[in-house]
Amino acid sequence: MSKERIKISEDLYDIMPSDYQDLVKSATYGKEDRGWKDIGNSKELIEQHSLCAGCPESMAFRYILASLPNPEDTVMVGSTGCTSLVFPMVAVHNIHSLFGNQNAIASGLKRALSVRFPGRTKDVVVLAGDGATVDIGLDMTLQAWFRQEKFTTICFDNELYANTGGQESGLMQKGFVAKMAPVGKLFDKVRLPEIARESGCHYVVQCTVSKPSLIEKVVRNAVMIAREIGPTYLQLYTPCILEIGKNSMEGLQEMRDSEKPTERFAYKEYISEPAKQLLAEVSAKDKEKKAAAKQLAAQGA
Ligand SMILES: Cc1ncc(C[n+]2csc(CCOP(=O)(O)OP(=O)(O)O)c2C)c(N)n1
Ligand code: SF4
Ligand SMILES: [Mg+2]
Repeated sequence: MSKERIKISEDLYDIMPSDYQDLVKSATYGKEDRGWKDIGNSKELIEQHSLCAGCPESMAFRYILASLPNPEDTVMVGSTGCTSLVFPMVAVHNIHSLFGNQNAIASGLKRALSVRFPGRTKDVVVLAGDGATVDIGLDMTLQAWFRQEKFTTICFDNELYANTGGQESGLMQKGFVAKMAPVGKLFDKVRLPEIARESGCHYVVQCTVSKPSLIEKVVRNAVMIAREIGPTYLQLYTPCILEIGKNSMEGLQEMRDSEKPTERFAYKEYISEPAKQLLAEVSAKDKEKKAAAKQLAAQGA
């Protein structure tokens, strides 16, 4: 594992903005225990990204990118929306797909990568908004799960179409009035975590991105399970502060308020039996590794 696979072409190096050069120089590829604690000493997303100031999607991106277990060999698939604006500003290979098609594109990509690179682990991670995942792309989302495609789907749930000014989405909460949905949502939020479980996902989590350690855990679990067993799904609340009338410092509190046990983003998790077994094996191996490292350190002392 090295930075060899993610580097700036020599011919273009001098014209790349310095913060983009930093993105590649300060990345943590190849670091075995990489995770959210690297944030601050490394770089996952350039400072001048295109999201609104304080948008929780930027926090979510940082935590996810810092937690990918195998970033040099990961390809992310995006879809149109606020999320897609960020992809040119990260140092992980990624492709854009036509709005809603992301899970179809990811299915082909994952299969092609396993043919092109047999014997090498290649992870595929879809990252798209709720409009792309649940409304316009629902067919592609579900069919990928039915076919047991081995990749992770992450939905940034901001409960509306943010990038086009605030239209209603299937994940919008009942009664909410958005700038371009003046009547108010007539139905409850579509229960996509439950649908994901019933459609064959082996690991499903719904949570907010208020806690980086939690995001690290669920991203790792989702990627490892998708690699070995089958589809996984994470639904992360990344409130659109612009639409709900919060200022740039208030996104974190909004997430904390919405994750209380009685609220709509209370932590939800489903793990299939084969996935439970895999996680138990991974955890046993981690313990063995830690014990061996401790013993080695004690011998050296
Ligand atoms: C095929 C197609 N249909 C519609 C659009 C218009 N469009 C662009 S972004 C967007 C909404 C995105 O909403 P969501 O997926 O929730 O992402 P968000 O912007 O909220 O992060 C729509 C409808 C498009 N670009 N392409
Ligand atoms: S419009 Fe909303 S979701 Fe999009 S970047 Fe701004 S705050 Fe974030
Ligand atoms: Mg959205």
